[in-house]
Amino acid sequence: WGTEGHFTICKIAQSRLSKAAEDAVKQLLPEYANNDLASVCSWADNVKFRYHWSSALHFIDTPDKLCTYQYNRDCKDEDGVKGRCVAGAINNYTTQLLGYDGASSQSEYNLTEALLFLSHFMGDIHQPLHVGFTSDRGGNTIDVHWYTRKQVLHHVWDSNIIETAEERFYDSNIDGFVDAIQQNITTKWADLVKKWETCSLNKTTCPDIYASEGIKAACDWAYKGVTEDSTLEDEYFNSRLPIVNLRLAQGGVRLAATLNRIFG
Ligand code: DCM
Ligand code: DCM
Ligand code: DCM
Ligand code: ZN
Ligand code: ZN
Repeated sequence: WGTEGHFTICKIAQSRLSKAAEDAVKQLLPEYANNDLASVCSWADNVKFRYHWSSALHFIDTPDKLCTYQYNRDCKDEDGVKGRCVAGAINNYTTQLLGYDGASSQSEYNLTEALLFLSHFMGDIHQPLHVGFTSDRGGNTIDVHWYTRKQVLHHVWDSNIIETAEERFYDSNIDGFVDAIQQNITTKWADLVKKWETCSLNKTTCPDIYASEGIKAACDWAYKGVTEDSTLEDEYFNSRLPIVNLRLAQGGVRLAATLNRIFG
């Protein structure tokens, strides 16, 4: 996601934290975040160049056209190093944060960075094209038009759908967009939310589930009907916006549920 998608997911998540998780997040956030997780939710994108090793941790490449994901087959980087993908990163930073032992604890890890990475990667794994096909790099090599503008399909899903919704329906105001998703979470999605929060027994987080949903959504909605030089406009926007809203909601709910389990 772009900054707005990550902001939305972290806003939703922070509003759903238990007291213990809220306190731990406050302790771990850097001073300049002013206790606002959303304000640093894109930090991992800003350090991709400083922390070159981290750039492979934002996505998963799956086999072309298969529309399935398997950890052992797919979670590796371009050199084939196992575990180096967004699902592996979520497991890794969750494990690091499980070692948090209160405000004055000493971990061998930088748990501030672990929190910022986990919050960001929980977002990215819910962007359908961050669990996309290998040969097109998650839609990065598919040229399209977003209305009249030249764009790549990946960026349409990272940013354009969200930005167009914000401009059209919320007066270009991100808070209005976030509030609308929050409303849906407590009304039309209320029964589903319990399932989103649940992880298999004894697990703190379930990235394999989130990634499997992601590649399915990529095939059913992101790639569907799109070819090189397609023009994507109202029909695509109107039919795909509900999927974007759903994935942002799931990302926020699951980030909160994971942090609540970590610090609970
Ligand atoms: N892992 C996973 N899904 C799998 C297999 C493993 O999420 N199907 C995670 C669990 C551990 C990490 O990968 O956090 C390392 O697993 P292993 O010890 O199996 O390599
Ligand atoms: N940090 C951040 N955003 C920045 C700079 C730093 O979130 N623009 C966080 C990440 C580190 C801590 O503050 O946990 C120290 O960062 P640095 O890597 O700059 O020393
Ligand atoms: N990306 C992806 N799958 C890939 C490569 C990149 O999902 N195989 C993501 C990471 C960034 C965006 O696409 O969000 C652009 O990547 P880059 O800056 O590497 O072109
Ligand atoms: Zn992206
Ligand atoms: Zn990212």
